[in-house]
Amino acid sequence: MPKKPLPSPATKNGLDALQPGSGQAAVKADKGNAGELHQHLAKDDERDAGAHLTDNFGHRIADNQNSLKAGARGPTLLEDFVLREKIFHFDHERIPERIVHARGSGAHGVFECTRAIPELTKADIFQEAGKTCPVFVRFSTVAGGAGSVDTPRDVRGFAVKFYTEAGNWDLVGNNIPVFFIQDAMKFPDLVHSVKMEADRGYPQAASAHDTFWDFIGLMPESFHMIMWAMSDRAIPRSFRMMEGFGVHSFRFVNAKGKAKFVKFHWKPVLGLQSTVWDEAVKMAGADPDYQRRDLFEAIDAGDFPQWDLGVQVFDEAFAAKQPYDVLDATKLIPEEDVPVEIVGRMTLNRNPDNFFAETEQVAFLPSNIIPGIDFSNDPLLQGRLFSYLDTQKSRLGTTNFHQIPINAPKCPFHNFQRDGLMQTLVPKGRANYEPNSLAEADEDAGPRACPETGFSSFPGNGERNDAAEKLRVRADLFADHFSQARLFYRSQTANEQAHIASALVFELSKVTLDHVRTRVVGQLRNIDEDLAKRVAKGLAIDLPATIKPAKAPIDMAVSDALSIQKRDRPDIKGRKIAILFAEGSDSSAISALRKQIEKAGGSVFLVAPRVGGIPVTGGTLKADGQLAGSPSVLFDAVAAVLTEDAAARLSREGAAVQWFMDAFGHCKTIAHDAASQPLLDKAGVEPDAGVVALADFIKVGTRRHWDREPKVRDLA
Ligand code: HDD
Repeated sequence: MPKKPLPSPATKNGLDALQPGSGQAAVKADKGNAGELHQHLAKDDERDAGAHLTDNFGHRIADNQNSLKAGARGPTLLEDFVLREKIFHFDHERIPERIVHARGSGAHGVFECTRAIPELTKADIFQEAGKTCPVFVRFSTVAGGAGSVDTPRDVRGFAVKFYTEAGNWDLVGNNIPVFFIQDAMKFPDLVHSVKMEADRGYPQAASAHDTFWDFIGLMPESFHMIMWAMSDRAIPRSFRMMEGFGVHSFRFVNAKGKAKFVKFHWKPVLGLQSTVWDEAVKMAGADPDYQRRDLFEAIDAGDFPQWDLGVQVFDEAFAAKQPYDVLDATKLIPEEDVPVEIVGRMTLNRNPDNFFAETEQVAFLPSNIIPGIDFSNDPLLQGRLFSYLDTQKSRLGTTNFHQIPINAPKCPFHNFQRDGLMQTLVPKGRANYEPNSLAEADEDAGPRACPETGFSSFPGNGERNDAAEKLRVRADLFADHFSQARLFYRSQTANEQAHIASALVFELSKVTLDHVRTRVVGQLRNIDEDLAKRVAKGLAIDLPATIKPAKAPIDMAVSDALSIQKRDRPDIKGRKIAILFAEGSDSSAISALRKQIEKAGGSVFLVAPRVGGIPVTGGTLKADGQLAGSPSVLFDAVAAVLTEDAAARLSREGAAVQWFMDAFGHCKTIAHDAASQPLLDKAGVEPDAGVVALADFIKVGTRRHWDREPKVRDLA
């Protein structure tokens, strides 16, 4: 539960979202642009507890319950400006949702440089260990609308806005290090194909349909990304437990003007964790807001999520030797080849005050860059540099979207751009052009360019195949579409490979066009013959002929960094553990377990058949959730503290039996006392290393017991 009191419905000015004076960012931005802007405007965050309710122009409102009528039963009068304004504003509350990444969750935080790297970059934030800068992060799914669920099989967006002293730097990445396409030219086609089909308006938030797989089958360059999207990476347990990637090769430029390529990585301090597909599907029903809630509650409880920022730095000589092109966003650089060096840590420590004002209105722009970091010639990145700026005009309605507090830099900004829809700054004087000589008449002449400290693009690029002619082509190495798809697949554990095969079978089963299925399986043969056979078997189709690749794939050395399970840890920190109890349960056993879990950094959620408080030994105990509304899919591990009577009763209760059946099926740790055994038996829970006595729970932790999986799922 949020600790803060709910904000009062009353506001002094009601202009919360668009007032540049209503947030820290804008207060600082004002200083730079137009002096003491808007200081006459009351700030919403300065509102007194007993403030008067007013309309948007400050008129106090006497009655907020009844419209003005001609007589008690008469028609409502047009002159009722209070009603009119209230309905008028309400009617226009929604803005267009993002065309992709519409559903997202945001948080404020801080980035701290942990290792200065001035030899690599002159970027302000990497000059000194210990230097901090505020950030705002938005995590998202890609395909679903703003009201869709949190746990579909999908890529997750991982967008970070650094409010540096040198201006905003937006690192707009995903939880997958590669992308579906190589050239921005194909982005509208990709998005059209994956979104709801144009005539029928479904499916929502799902790639399992004809048009997506039709497009994919015809786009061999997508297959590396498809391996990731069909893997457990696309069903993460929590935003807090996934990696983030800047995807493209960027450049670091140091003070001497020397440049190297860089790829950015976010490594979650809590480790990586995913769900299994059956669990993700059930989570969507049990709690459509699962990941949003998880992030909000963790921050609210002071359990701040953290990521280390890592960089892979390499030069032109390295790039020239690779069998792939470092400008191709469908390729990664194995960590075994270029290690990820940690240079900073990000901590998310504050929930947004207002979802719309901050999370909805935040505008990330890959073109927001600071001196010391530069773009590369990656053709996907180049297209993004236009698209994000452009889309804000239709989403936020004005070229002045940078004045919305969440988007405004926290350093001064001054220029000669003026006016436009929803201009909220009030620039003084008449210097709105340059050059000018107004200073000679003692007038404010406005700002001037700064050749020494201003952003200057890295002049030499030295990138391979840099053509002077204008060509609508792809560079030669971009034609290798399958080597890294194969690298990813072969780097997974046997269970993870089975998950990929099952995901492909699931998705292609939803495809109704036979030739589309066949073509996709024909492409899979370029990745791994065994994978193609498994998918063909799962679909009950003959193995189709291989679709000849543009370039024959090569075998790269397996990379353990690409697997989640190979890096599995038995963590309890940041995990949520449910304890099922009922009438007569041993309260001391419950509190002993709770204490141990909390000491290990986990949190406990008590589940019982009734919530209001039921008799246990030594008194009554309230539950956090009722059994049917708190299925085990919502927790990382489960425990049961029951009496024999309660276990017998619950054995006849579907929700209780399902609770354990799912926990077992999803390979979770199940800790229990002896009295609970009959209930576990009824649920088909078999003894293994993950089914333990209460006292052994901490030792085993919340790691998934993958060796159990063949018992509960056909992995063939
Ligand atoms: Fe994009 C949003 C990530 C390619 C065009 N993208 C968006 C968001 C993320 C990404 C995380 C949500 C930002 C937020 O939370 O507001 N996009 C990526 C990554 C890509 C990528 C990692 C490839 C490496 N995107 C990409 C291309 C284009 C776009 C090639 C267009 C040419 N993306 C957009 C957009 C969005 C967007 C349409 C929708 C809303 C927005 O930008 O602000 O402009």
